[in-house]
Amino acid sequence: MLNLLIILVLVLAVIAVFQLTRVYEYSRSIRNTREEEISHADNKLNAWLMLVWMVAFFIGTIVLYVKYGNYLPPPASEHGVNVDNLMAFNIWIITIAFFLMNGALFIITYKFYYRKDRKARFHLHDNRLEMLWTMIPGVLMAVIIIYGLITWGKMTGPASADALKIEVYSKQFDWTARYSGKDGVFGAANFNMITSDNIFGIITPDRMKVMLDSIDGDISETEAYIEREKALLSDEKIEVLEDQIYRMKRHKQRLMDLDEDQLNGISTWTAGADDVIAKELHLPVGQEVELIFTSRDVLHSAYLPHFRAQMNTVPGVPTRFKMKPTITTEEMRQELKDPAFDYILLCNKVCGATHYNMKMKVIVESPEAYAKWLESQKLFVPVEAPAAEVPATASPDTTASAPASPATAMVVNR
Ligand SMILES: [Cu+2]
Repeated sequence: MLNLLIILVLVLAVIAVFQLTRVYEYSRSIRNTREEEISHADNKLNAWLMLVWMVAFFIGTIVLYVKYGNYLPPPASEHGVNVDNLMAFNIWIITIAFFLMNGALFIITYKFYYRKDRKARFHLHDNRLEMLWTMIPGVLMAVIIIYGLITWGKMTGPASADALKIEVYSKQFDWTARYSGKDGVFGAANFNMITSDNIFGIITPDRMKVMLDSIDGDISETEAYIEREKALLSDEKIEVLEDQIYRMKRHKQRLMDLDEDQLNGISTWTAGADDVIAKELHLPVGQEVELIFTSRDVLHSAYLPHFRAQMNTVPGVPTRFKMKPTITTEEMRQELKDPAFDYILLCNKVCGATHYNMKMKVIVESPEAYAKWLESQKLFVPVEAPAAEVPATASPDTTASAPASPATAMVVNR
């Protein structure tokens, strides 16, 4: 009903405007003036309205600045302060340019409205003017770019030797963190070793043995099946099974090709034993951390808004940045008066169906609390139960990267 009324009012308004225009046209023809002839009073009124509009426009802008200008919580990292300063610097330039340009636009429109007794002057060219409006934006651009590069370098420059290195692994649709453990060295990893309980594909001698044994078992099982059922199977079916065997052998060869020597010697195979895999990103406050980003499948983007940091994660190409968290989660909760507040790592690249939910909790805590947390975490190879006795690796992950998946997928399907 209300909608109908609104439509009715709109239709009547259009008709009213149309009728008013016609009245105006008739009155023109009675007064014997042409439609395009605008009186001095009209011009003057419009010139003044320009000024009125300028003032309203400027007041509106200032109100929006005051109301919404300060929408970010304080930066929680050392370089975050620089990022905010860079942003503020840019906003100042934009704001000053905005008021100057729009002020000039409206004031000139007001000042030079059409008057019969005034003639326009025509400037063909002025070198000084050209110089002025080329140099000023040019110099400003250069300052912004150089300032921006210096700020960017604070995040992407080389990390100091004692920085805590954490690997942040992305896949559709979650994040996983890896800490290098007491030895400070990440265990060697390869996508061929990825299983459901080894997201990073960390290589350890025990894991390697379990993986190779499992593939061997699958190969001989398939061979025995062909031998046993030969009479019943069609030629096509046998061909498919033989192809599966070929793929499993190729997968096994790829794993065996991961010679320890190729991966910086034996240490990288044993270094993974004390690695810690976590579903939360714990960071000690005041300590420089270097985050190394990897991706299993597609491009993702690690976005840490409170730390003013973002980096793409790229399959096959590790990316990185460094930062020093300066405010603990607890301090930020007090600052924001929000006891439920948590830092967050978000995916900021539309990467698939549940991209919107691809996030990880980030916890900044005192170095003591961090050490305690790390201590409480399970190691990749638990010390009390040697990995060789844990047959968990026998359930390969079907989402493994391309070359490995045909073989591993078959192991699951049979
Ligand atoms: Cu993503």
